[in-house]
Amino acid sequence: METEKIDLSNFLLKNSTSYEDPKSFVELMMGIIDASNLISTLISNGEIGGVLGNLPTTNIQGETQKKLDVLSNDIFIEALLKNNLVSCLISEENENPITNEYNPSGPYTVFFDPLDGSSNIDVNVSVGSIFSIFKYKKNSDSNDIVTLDPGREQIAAGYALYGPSTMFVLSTGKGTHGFTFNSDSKKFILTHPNITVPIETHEFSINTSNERFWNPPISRYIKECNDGEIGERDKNFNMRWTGSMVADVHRILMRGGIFMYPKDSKVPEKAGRLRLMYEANPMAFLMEQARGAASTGREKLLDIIPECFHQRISVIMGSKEEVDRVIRYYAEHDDGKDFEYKSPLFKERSLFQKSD
Ligand code: AHM
Ligand code: MG
Repeated sequence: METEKIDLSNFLLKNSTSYEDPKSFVELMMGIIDASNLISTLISNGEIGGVLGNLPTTNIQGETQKKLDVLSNDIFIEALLKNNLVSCLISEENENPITNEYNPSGPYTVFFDPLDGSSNIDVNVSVGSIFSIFKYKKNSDSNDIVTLDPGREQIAAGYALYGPSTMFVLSTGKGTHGFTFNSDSKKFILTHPNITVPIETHEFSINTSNERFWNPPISRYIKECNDGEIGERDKNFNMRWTGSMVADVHRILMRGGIFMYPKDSKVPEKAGRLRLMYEANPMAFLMEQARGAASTGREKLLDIIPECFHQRISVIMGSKEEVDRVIRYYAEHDDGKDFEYKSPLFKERSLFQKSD
């Protein structure tokens, strides 16, 4: 296969005319790739490497930190600060932005989740690292060190997936491309050029243990999926949930479907489970670049104007037809057009109530 010969660094150089400052961008990306490689090695050594288990600390999100959360964070920070290209780093694990004292005017801002899905790490299930790159813009209107732009202004985004094979999936705004780590050459090889999410599918991904907290549009959508070929949808659906966003979104990029972590009533003051700047935005960028769609249910994720570094958000993304259907259900609900659900099995009728 022709694409087997292209490794990630060559791919970046080959496409360099599309970056504003090719030299610095490729150097920045090489830092992220090196960090991902190092984390991949730590993860693959598992228990033998002595890196599994919890620390006594919690992060800004109030979540118990794993040893690998902290190690991965340190690896990313070191890799991103060493070449003085990043003015501002925002990590899931740090409350405040990390600034570069040696070069406060480096051209880039990077948001990252160093180890997404880390609750899976001790049971040897796939996890990943997610990153989102913007041009650095100082915030002259406030004391904040950086201006927060909507996700549409990302210049690149991607993730490393530490699964049965390690993969790196990237978009610089010209399609979404997947690379697989070759342990012989120690290089990421282009194996999945121009990933396209199938438009129409029959697989959904949501944590169904939250069902009692869902809002009516989500309940309606999932109910219809579960009714299968005897219900509204006239076809059977399958459900897959890994609990690592990287793995769940990767599956959808590969074979289609819909991934949802909507705002629900579990913790009413939270606007969702996932974070806008280093989870939703980069995945939405990859999804749109792969001809999928990404929404909160009411707005495109990439158009959301961020309010703070660790903002949470409702996430619905994947195959366009499915995402559009959920958006329609939100619109109908907001218009007060609550619908009557007719169970195809028991002929029950219940009215979904209007709520947030
Ligand atoms: P993390 O960044 O702390 O690992 O949290 C994000 C992860 C996502 O990968 C996943 O979709 C979600 O949390 C699962 O959460 P839950 O198990 O609470 O449903
Ligand atoms: Mg995460």
